[in-house]
Amino acid sequence: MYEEIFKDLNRFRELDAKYEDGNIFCSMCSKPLPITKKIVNLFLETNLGDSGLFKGTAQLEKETIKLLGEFLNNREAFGNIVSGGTEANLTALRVIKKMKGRNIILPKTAHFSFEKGKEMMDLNLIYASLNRDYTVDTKYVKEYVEDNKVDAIIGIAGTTEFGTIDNIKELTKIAKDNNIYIHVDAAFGGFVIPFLDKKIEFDFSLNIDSITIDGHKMALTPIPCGGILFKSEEYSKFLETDAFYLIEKKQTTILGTRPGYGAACLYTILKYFFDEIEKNVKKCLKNSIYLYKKLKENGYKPLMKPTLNIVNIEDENYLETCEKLKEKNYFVSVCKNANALRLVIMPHIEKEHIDKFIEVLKEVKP
Ligand code: EBR
Repeated sequence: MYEEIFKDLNRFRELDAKYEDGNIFCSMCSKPLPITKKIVNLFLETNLGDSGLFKGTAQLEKETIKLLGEFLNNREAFGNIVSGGTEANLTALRVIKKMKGRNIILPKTAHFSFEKGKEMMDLNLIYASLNRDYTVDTKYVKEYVEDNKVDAIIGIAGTTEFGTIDNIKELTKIAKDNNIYIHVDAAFGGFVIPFLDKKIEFDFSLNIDSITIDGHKMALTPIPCGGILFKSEEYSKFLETDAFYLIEKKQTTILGTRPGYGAACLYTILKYFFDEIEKNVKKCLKNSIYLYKKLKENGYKPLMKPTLNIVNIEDENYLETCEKLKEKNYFVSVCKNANALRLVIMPHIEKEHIDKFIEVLKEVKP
């Protein structure tokens, strides 16, 4: 019986693309650290939605937030381990709307989770133009904020499309000079930027109100594991919902029932395997430069030198090339703000996968 069940399930699983095949260049997730399998098992039935029952796991979530806070230069940070970047951004939007208002300026490169928030919370999103290097035009933001009623600024530290980093320091200055809120979406970049050779300020070392940072992107946790962190506990009052039937009467998350294993995995990795994150990030950055150089050597035009582990290739027919690559069983994605392909170099991509990819690219786009 047991064998039959797994034979049945494997029929479906076999249809999935596999990270280890080295043909997935479009994902921002990768294989989790092997030890997390055991951790998921240990915390499988825990429910952070009922923290009065799962007191230990709730305490573990708090410890995880503390570790994340320390990593982002704020020991006083308040927050939750959530399902990912989308929920983290939606949580920030909840606070912005209650605390300040509905007018939010954000870059054209902002992730589509903000569009979901707009629809759900009836927000007014103003999209700021970009500089030639695909970071937000802070002059545009400053002028708009000074001439209009704006309640919050959103900056991206590691854009989904290009991996570019907005000038968070300048955005924070504009926000604070005008007494408005600033949220930083570092869902992807949060675990990459601190390991770059060049030091870039993007976290609570600046006067930022909240940050999104995902475990399941560059910190080797299984899915789902995101993080939303606020400057202090003060912000919790904008999130608390009366949860009368629970032992613990207040909830600050959008989700009710939610797993505890994400927090347990991120806690373990931050506390005991921090070196693994660093090692993997550095490998990804190195491989991104390797791909960038290989592309140039072979006559392709990278859009720019990669900031993080995302490489873009200029291509007027990018949609067609993307499709042709898919026919060859290679998965890349495309940009919205440039005519370009988008390749994310995650830990499952090795140098030999890049060499093979170049050969396939030559076949579909000689
Ligand atoms: C890409 C998520 C992705 C993961 C795409 C795996 C394809 C995959 N990005 O196969 C930013 C800057 C992001 C982002 C997701 C989200 C949403 C927010 N901000 O809810 O965890 O790049 O998907 O994160 P999510």
